[in-house]
Order: sequence, then structure tokens, then C-alpha cells
Amino acid sequence: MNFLENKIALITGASSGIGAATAKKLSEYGVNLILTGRDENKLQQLKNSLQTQTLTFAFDIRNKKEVEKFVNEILSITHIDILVNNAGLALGLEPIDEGDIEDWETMIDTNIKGVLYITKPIFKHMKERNEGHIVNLGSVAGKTAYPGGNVYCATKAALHSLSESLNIDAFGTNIKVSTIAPGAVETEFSNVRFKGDKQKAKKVYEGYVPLSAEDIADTIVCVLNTPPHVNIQYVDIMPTNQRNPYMLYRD
Ligand code: 8X3
Repeated sequence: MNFLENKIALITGASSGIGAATAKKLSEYGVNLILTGRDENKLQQLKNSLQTQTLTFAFDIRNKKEVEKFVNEILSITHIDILVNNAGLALGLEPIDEGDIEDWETMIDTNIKGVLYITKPIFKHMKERNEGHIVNLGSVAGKTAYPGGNVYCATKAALHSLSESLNIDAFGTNIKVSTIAPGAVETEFSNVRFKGDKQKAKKVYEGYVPLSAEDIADTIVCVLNTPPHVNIQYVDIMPTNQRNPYMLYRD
């Protein structure tokens, strides 16, 4: 059963990784797309590989004014059925006393404030239409803190909590809110966290089969492609070799 055909989905952080994989899968299900991210070229390339109608908008989600401008523009063109809050990142893996305050601000501004900037007007729009589905990309880090995770873990815990609150705010409406909380997914995530140190990033995924961006995209499609009365609120997903951030079996 395809409940997604002809729906319109807005995906943030769509230029690579989970965002790009989700765009591809949703397009296969006949979903028209609004893709946002910072890299216009990558968004264009992705758009050219998709079969459904796609609009791209390059801006920085940390910039409140730019988000506002984008939302006003997009809502003057079309409605939105689905919002995938995927933009997010981790920077650094040091104990708190050695952490970089600028890195913390980037994570907080992207993973929490950016999500809020975009969610507020889109939630309002969905409430007016009495339908819509918001998917927030959480993390195992939002459930179980791990060494050096401090601020990243805190941002994801905040996002999990926000998802719960949004479900409460959606009480009495047809709006659904889902959190996907992945464990180890091999994307640019660790490369970004370790600021381009590819060796360090590679080590994170050695000795086991990590999840791929496509695995998460499949999960997002599963959560979205449900009948109107079904709201999958929370999904934990990890590689079979990983049971929590501390228990990762490496062959
Ligand atoms: C990404 C997964 O394990 O690095 O959120 O926190 S992890």
C-alpha cells in the first residue's frame, strides 16, 4: 500500500547522507520534494537524479531570517505534508573541560534552534490543514550519553523531548510526529565530527557492518507510509552488532 503518492515532503540537510537517501526513497514512492541544505550544487545534482517534482533551496538553517524567508516563500507556492528534520551534526568528542564552545554553539544552533525555526511555522501550517507528519532525526546519543558526547548527546536528548512535546501539541489533530533514533550509521557524520580526519572517522565503523543512510531512509519511509490512524512515535535502530553506545561487537 502506498499512502505517500503525490504527497509533498520538505527535507532539511538533504544534500548528502540520510537526507539525500530519504529524498531518493520518497521520490520512488511518488513524493514531490522540497530539498534544503547549504550546498546548492549538491542539491541540484540530487534533484537531477529524482523522478518527482523537486524544488531546492540553499540556506543555513542556523540563520533565523533565512529560514523565515524560505518558509514564507515555500508556503506561498505549495502546501507541505511531511517535514523531515534531518539537518544536524556532531563536532568533537572531548570531555566537557576540553570542548570547543564554538562547536557547541554550532551543534545547538543547528540541532535544536534550527529545528525550532523551521518546525514552528510548518507545524502551524499543518495545524491549519489538520494533517501532516513531522519526522525528527534523533539518535541513540539522545537516549544514552557516551564519553565525549556531552553537548551532542544533550542536543539529541532535547530533540527527543521536543518530539514528545510536539505529539502533545498535536493532541486532537491528525498531525503525526515521529522520532527516529539511529545508532552507528556510516555517512559523513564521523568525518564531520573529527573535522576531516578520515582515519579516525573510518575507525568508528571498523569490525562490523554499520547502518547505511539507505537503512535509515527505509525506516523513515516505513514510518511515513502508514494509514492515517497509525502514528509511530519512536524508533530505535542500530546495527545488529550494536546494542547500545557501549556494546558494539567488532569481529
Ligand atoms: C549518531 C550515532 O552513536 O555517534 O547520532 O551517537 S552516535
